Amino acid sequence: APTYDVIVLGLGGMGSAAAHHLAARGARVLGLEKFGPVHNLGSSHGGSRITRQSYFEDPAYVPLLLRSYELYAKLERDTGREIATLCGGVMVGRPDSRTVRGSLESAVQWDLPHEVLDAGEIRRRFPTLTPADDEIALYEARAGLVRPEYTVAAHVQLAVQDGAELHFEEPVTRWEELPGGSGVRVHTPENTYTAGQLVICPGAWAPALLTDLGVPFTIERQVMYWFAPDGGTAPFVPDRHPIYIWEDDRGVQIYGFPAIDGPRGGAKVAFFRKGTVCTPETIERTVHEDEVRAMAEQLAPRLPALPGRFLKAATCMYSNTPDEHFVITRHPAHPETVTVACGFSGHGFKFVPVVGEIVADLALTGATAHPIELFDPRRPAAAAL
Ligand code: PYC
Repeated sequence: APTYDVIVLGLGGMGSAAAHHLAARGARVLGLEKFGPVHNLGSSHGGSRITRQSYFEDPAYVPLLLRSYELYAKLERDTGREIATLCGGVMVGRPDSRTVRGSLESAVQWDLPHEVLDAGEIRRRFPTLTPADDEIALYEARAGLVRPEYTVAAHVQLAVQDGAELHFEEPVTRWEELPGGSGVRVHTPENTYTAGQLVICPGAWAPALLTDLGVPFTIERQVMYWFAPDGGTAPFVPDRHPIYIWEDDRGVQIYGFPAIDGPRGGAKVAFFRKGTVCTPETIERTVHEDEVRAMAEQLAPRLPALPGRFLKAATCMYSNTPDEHFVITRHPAHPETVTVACGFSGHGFKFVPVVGEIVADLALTGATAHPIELFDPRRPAAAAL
């Protein structure tokens, strides 16, 4: 009989959550990760990620967000650590922008608490923000941020407490189904393991690991910037400052956070998309002056204090599907043995705990009660580039 019930390939945000939920249900779990626990070479680092419920991408995400909020709160209780900071959030743009219109649609459809603020009201409540007169915002008091490194560390800790064996610095070199579809065999440079089920959470390694899924992933290099605001960080602390997503007339979105790292840490901001195509092996980790300048120019009319002084930048990767919706599924080519969660397209981290729960459902029972129809890799829009 296979040694493990489930092998989890990849222990970043999604894989560590899957390992936790599987182990908490009593499964014998082996997790295999190419790098160390909580590293900065994938897509689960950078100190902060936005969380929000009035979801402009599609109202179908909202029930998953409601569950994810519950699970983040449970994770905080179980580890005694603050992982989410619900400082409020504004989605800013013209009324017909995707950011504003889509957020409002989700809020109305799901009856989520929200307010619509005109430009004057935005400036009054949040004096660091200087919208144009015809821009508005959807304000959501329960939006905020989650801390990716703490999230991964918490899931790793709880998984190990429940008996999961997590092997770091042990990359998977290949895997195959056992004869008769009774399980999988997974190879690493150190060993060969067998399990009844395989869960693949590959992050930016999806193109290499999931060639037979039929989804043309694009890995995108993204830059996160930290600036020290003119006049100090006091107006930017989470008690006073919301997270924001701000769409301009060309559809370009920036997003940013309060200053969460004390008076010297600055405030983080980034372009939501606009990255260059890369691979995990070839990504340019150096951030260039012209990139910092482009960010400062986008900020200057909107948060005039923020481009004050550039502090630092870091790179990270998005794993985009063609329609920017996730892929969470039993693997169509290995439906009895393999579960896949990938293609989070730059907006996945807030879902990490609920994805862990869904993946555990799929791996252990073959089905989930969560609504995941949108994430089927066979949807037409997932195949089209
Ligand atoms: O999911 O809210 C989000 C987000 C903003 C920027 C990147 N992702």
